[in-house]
Amino acid sequence: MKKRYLSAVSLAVGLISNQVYAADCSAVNTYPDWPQKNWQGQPSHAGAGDKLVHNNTLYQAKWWTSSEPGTGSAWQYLGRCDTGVHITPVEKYGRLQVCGTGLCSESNQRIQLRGMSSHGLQWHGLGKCLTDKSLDVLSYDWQADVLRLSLYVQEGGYETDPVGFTNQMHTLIEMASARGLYVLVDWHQLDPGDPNYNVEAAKTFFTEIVTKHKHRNNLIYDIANEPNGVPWSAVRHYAEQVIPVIRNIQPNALIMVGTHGWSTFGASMSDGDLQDVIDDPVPFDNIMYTFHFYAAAHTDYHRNMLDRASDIFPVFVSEFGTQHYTGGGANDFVSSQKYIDLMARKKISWTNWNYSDDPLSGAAFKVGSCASQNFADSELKEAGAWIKAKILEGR
Ligand code: IDC
Repeated sequence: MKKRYLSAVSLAVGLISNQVYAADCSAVNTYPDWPQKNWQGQPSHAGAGDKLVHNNTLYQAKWWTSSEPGTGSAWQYLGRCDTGVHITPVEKYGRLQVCGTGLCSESNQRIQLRGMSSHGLQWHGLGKCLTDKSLDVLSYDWQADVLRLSLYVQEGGYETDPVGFTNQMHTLIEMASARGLYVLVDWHQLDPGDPNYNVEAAKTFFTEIVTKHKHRNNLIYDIANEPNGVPWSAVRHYAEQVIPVIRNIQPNALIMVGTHGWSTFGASMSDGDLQDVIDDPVPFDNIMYTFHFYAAAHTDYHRNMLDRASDIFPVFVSEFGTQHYTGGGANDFVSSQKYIDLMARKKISWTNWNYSDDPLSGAAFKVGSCASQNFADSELKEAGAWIKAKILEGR
């Protein structure tokens, strides 16, 4: 078992991947042993810049304060002292690869990754629901293996500020990598549903991302979130344009392709089917196909599709919810559990929608959690508590 304590400096610049991200808490007072004493020599407060350890967490006062570390805006979160995680997912599994119809570790063991998808980075991204604190919670409390970073192309996403969103993606990749998480880079095309509409932007984006991160062993590229309104042939055509761009830079990159009918192998469209992909698969190796479901709306028919498709192809469930496909409404945990069981049995990896505090029932946290940076269990919605338990199961 290894456990490493790295200096805050090396971590802050994000140079180190695959290693436990822990704050250096040595020589720091533990709350309520305040660094500043009153005239009688009693502990009384912290001054600007003072550090305190509280609940196994390192905080720094931004200004004079006598408030409890971690509460209110006076405290800057600096990290966990002891992460409690002895070995990270990337340390455990190394570079991933497709093996037959499965996903395998570097040493060729069939594995299942479980984790969360972010919400759209333009709404709930860096500095909001994705911070050092929230990623520590995801890594060390939830013990997730993987974080999906959802970069919408439209709806105020990438197309409005390519440089800004590419930079945000770089930063988030560094933050997740520092915690030894796998990172699923999600090109979240959605409306329009034809991925070809954004093909030039996709080539630019992936060129920049893959070039900068090709030395890492923990990235997975999802080149099309949910193709819709187009037949499989259009998706396949798109994949043929984008995959070589990535592979020219990183030949062994693990790549995922969405499928027709909002990534359901056609199950959610009247004239699409799994057979379309069987007849004309993407002509590259080390490829996975994605399947998405929302368990309250997509029941036996879709579950059966996932079962059939995963017998034939490597499948990654890169998005699912325990509710309706609007991302809201009542949770159907009975249907959801059937999917969880199927995915466990077949070692199908998954990321759940979503790690944010948006008002819908599918967001893991209650509204306001991101603003207050409180990601404790008390802040979880019903779906968040349920999915956290599923990620932790058997750890
Ligand atoms: C939803 C979000 C919601 C947002 C909407 C449109 O939860 O806040 O207003 O997108 O951008 C998907 C999509 C995913 C959807 C999700 C729930 O990939 O972007 O998120 N969903 O509707 N496919 C099926 C369901």
